[in-house]
Amino acid sequence: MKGPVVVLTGAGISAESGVPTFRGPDGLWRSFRPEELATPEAFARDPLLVWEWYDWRRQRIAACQPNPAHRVLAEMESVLPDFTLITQNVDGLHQAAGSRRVLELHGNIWRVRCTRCGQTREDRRVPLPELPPRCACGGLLRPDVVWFGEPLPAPVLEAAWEAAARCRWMLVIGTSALVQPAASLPIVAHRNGARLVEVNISDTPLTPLAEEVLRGPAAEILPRWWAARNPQKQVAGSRRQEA
Ligand code: BV8
Ligand code: ZN
Repeated sequence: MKGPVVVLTGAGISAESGVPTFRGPDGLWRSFRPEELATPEAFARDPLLVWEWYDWRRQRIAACQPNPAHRVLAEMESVLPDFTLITQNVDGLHQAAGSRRVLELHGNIWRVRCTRCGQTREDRRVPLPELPPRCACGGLLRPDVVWFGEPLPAPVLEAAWEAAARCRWMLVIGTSALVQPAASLPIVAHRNGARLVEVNISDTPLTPLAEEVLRGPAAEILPRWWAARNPQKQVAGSRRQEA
């Protein structure tokens, strides 16, 4: 694989780890859709309900392990000289699989942020001892994720645009490509001549742009695809593979 490689992942890469996707059959919680709960308005109206959803998701995710697809991306990061991983996911499974640099476009469910003093910290307590959780300053804590209608973290989004604009390859794995601005990153890459590889169990609006459409579950497809491109296993300490 010559030239810079970028990977964009969505909820589908974590499906085989047992994390419910957003728009799949299990995308509902107590008959609410994510778009109804993952908003500042819902949190302002009913912080307890929104936190019950997030605490339920944190408990589900805490029981999940990275799957082979996450692990392949961690290996790609260590053998490819110019590799960028961008994720829409907030589950932290890429980092758990060993990926060291992860551009989290939509934040991270294991971080909380105070709505009063702005302080953020990791909080892996499962379940949370009190809902809604409070900061030492007395302010209401919120999940440090990007809700619908909220801007993405500018430095992260900037780095993602730059990586998409200069890459030769972009793998798009397990995303319905419906949420903006993340869904525009593959369009930018394609417009700049990058080769798009889509891994998904079904078609998406990006499928027509993909040179390679790998139909099937990421945890099976990605390890096979990477092994076919990377036949010699890395001998410990060998020169980094010419990408
Ligand atoms: C913003 C964090 C501006 C929270 C999330 C009308 C038209 C276009 C856009 C808009 C519009 N109205 C509003 C907008 C903008 C809006 C948007 O895009 N809405 C959509 C719904 C139309 N976007 C925003 O609001 C963004 N902010 O635009 O701000 C702004 C600028 C300046 C100042 C103020 C404002 C913020 C978007 C971020 C929202 N937060 N998550 C949380 O997680 O709780 S988004 C949420 O959806 C997740 O992050 C998720 O990752 C993301 C995308 O979903 P997917 O990852 O694709 O998951 P999904 O379930 O949809 O699909 C799973 C896929 O996997 C499927 O394709 C399936 O086939 C596949 N799959 C399943 N199993 C497998 C598999 N593939 C492989 N293997 C398998 N085993
Ligand atoms: Zn505070």
